[in-house]
Amino acid sequence: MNFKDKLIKAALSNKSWLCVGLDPDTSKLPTNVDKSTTGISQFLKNVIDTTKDLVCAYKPNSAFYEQFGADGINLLKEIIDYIPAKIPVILDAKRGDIGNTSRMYAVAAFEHLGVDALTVNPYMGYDCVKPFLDYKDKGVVILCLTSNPSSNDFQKRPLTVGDNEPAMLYQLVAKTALAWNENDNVCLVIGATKPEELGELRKLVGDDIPILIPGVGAQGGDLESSLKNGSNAKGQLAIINVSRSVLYVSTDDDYAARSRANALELVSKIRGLLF
Ligand code: OMP
Repeated sequence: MNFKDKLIKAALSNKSWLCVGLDPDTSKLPTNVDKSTTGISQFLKNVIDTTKDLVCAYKPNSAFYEQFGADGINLLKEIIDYIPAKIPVILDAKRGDIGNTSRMYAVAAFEHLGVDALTVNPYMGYDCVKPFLDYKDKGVVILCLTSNPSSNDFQKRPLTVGDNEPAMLYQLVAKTALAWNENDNVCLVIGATKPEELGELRKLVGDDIPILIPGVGAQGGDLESSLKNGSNAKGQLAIINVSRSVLYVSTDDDYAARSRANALELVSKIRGLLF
């Protein structure tokens, strides 16, 4: 089953478009959680256990594992393997390099770690993204308009254009990514902090492209506008990623139950609007 079908199946089964980000940060862990990779492993597994019926996907960000060196890479694999097989895993590593190198990134993510989708930086162009696109069953989640304040530095730069051509770089990225979608495996990243552009981009790319929408919660993005503007005509394919606001809600031993409560609050709103 390809990434998009697996995603839709999990979303409909759990009645949720929430993707919980699994980004371990020792400075934010509950007081009694051991700061070793063993302690962090148990922490993440407890959160997965209490949220696995509430999500359409999980998204571990590689940086939060790489910070621990070789132990962190092993932890990443352990957590990916722990996630129930029916729930898709999006690895966030924002990869992209010359084709020869991208191929190695693709092998690492899709074959060694066995994730269902990977975030990819399109800055270097098609030959750098193609090695990922060639994995027909895997999602290639292309950065389009990111959630951070400085995304304007490049992504919102006006282009010198003719009639009917994209006016800004992020619009060109969206249009180009559509042209790369021969295997029906292209997805886009559009930040929840950019609700108007999210609506505009959903119209531009149509109903078939999954959009990963990070930035709800800690970065101030709004859930309701993200769902309204990011969903397609069927009310699907807007993947709402929340990391810190689900993971780090309590420093006490009740953290897993509190993570569930926060996830449930988000999911109740998603269900109210879309299911
Ligand atoms: P929280 O702000 O804690 O919910 O985390 C957001 C997660 O999404 C982090 O792992 C970020 O690296 C990631 N992210 C963004 O925050 N903004 C983007 O534009 C793109 C991503 C991403 O690709 O997932």
